This record gives sequence, structure tokens and C-alpha cells, in this order.
Amino acid sequence: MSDTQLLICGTAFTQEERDRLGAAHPALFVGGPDEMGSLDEGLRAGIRAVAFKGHTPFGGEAMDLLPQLGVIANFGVGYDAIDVTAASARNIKVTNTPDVLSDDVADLAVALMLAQARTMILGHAQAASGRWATEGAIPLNRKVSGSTVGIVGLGRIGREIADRLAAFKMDIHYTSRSEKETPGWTYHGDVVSLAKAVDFLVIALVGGPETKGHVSREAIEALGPRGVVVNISRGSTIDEGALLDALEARTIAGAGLDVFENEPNLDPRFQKLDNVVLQPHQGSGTVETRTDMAVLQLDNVSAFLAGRDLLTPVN
Ligand code: 8YV
Repeated sequence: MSDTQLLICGTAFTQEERDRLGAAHPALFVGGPDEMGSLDEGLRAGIRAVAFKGHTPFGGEAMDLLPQLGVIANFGVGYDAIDVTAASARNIKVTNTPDVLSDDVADLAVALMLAQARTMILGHAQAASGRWATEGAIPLNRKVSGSTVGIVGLGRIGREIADRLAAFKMDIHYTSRSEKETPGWTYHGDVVSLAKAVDFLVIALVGGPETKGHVSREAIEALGPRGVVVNISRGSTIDEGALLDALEARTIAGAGLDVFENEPNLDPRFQKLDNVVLQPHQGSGTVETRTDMAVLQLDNVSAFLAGRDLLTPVN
């Protein structure tokens, strides 16, 4: 058996992130859970902690290849790639990186709303190309401040988004597992009722099987022709086919999206749309926040290997 107890798992790690983990604990590396079997059995036998980054499924089969595994420390607040039920059944703890990224993700949600409604992509092209001088101004667009927004999921990130939009004098509506202490905001028991009541629908749900397709075709239809969908959660939380149908037929006004069903290979139907603003899943992607996430992941690994309490366990 080898002395190396940490396995860094995921091609999504930057070299700097790998170096930080490796400097704290001698570590092995694999590109993803599906490559676990390529490690020598003797090396696998010593692994007690996995630092994981990415969105490739991490299931029970991969866990079984690491007989001493006690913790999977995820880089990210969303841990839908990890089969937590399988981990718990094997007495493996899972940790994530909550809170440290909420501000950035909420900032991007607001940016997507503004960029879509104020046609900033078109405006940039007009200014940068010189067409402003030759063709004149772009068509008038759409006021955001003071309009009505629906937040789907008022968790940590949803709350940050709502707080920002309250400063935009918006009328805040939301759904969540249960009604929260939110004076002046309107709770809805289901997403269709929420969509009917608002112009902007911002999805801030956790990913995973429980929320798959939660924003349904019916909800998208209920949003109506002035409706704009913003998604910074997971592509799986909305019926993407229904969203594309509605964007193509203009039965909704548009969308601002940071997440997609099949990342990074987007459905080619997205390329033909002029009523969307698309981002490459970069909600938490600032230098500051990615550093905080990396440090929290490492702190969880270190706590486990030293026999201390985990900082942010999810099971
Ligand atoms: C990813 C994210 O962790 O935190 C999450 O749930 O989706 C992101 O911050 C990041 O893209 C690294 O995979």
C-alpha cells in the first residue's frame, strides 16, 4: 500500500489548484471518476480522500475502486455529479463549497438579466463595429428596474439574487420548499403560478434528479411573450427543448443562460437565436472566488485526514 492518501480527480482543476492541494498533501491525479481503474491497485488501496472537480458522474462503481475512501471533497456548491446516496451507503462523507461563491453567481444572474433586456450584445456590436456612426442607434430596449421577477428556489444563491433585485426596485416573487420570512415578497406554491405572475424568471435551484425539468414546458408557456428566463443553476433544472421551442417561436421574449443540458457541447439550436445571452458556465469564475473555493475544498480534505470535523459536509 502507498503512503499517498489524496487523489485529485478531474481535468477541470487548474495547475494552480492541483499544486495547492499537492503542496498540502502528497497526491495522485486522475482525469475523472471513469479513469479511477487506470490507477495501480496498490496506489488505490492507500487513498482516503478524493478532491473532485467537474461535472462527470461520480458513482458507486468508482468509489468501490478506493476501499479506504472516507471523503469526497467537491469543488463547487452543486454536487449533483456525485452519487451521495452511494457515498453514504459506503460510509463516505461528501463536502461542497457553499457560501463563498453566492455573490459571484448572483452578480452574474443580474448581469444576464441586464444584458438580455438592454440588448447589450447588439449594442456592443453596434459600437465596436462602427455601425453606430453609419447606421445610427440600436432599437429601444426594455426597462429592468421596477419590473416583476420570480426566483425559482430561495436558497443561499436565490436570496442573494433577490436582495440585489430588491435594490432594483423590483417586485420579488419566489418559490421554495416552504414559505420563508420574506416581508413584502410573494411566495408561490408552484412554478407555473410563479411564472404567470412575473416577467423575469430566475432559476436558482440545486441540480440533481429531484429538480430535473422542474421548470416545465407549462411553466415556460405561463411566462408569456414578455417573459425572460435566466438560469445560473444547472441545465437540467429546465426543460431545455421546451425553452428552445419558446425562444424560436418567440412565445417568450428571451433568455440569459450560464448553464446547459449538455455542457460544453450546446444544442446547436442555441446558435441561431438572437434573443439570448449565453455564458460558458462561469458563475463562480472569478479569481477571488475560485481561490476561496479551492481553499475550502483543501480545508475539508485536511480536516478529514487529520481526524477533525469537516467544515461543510452534505451527508
Ligand atoms: C463549478 C458550480 O463548481 O459550484 C457549482 O455548483 O457549478 C461551479 O462553480 C465549477 O464550474 C467547477 O466545476
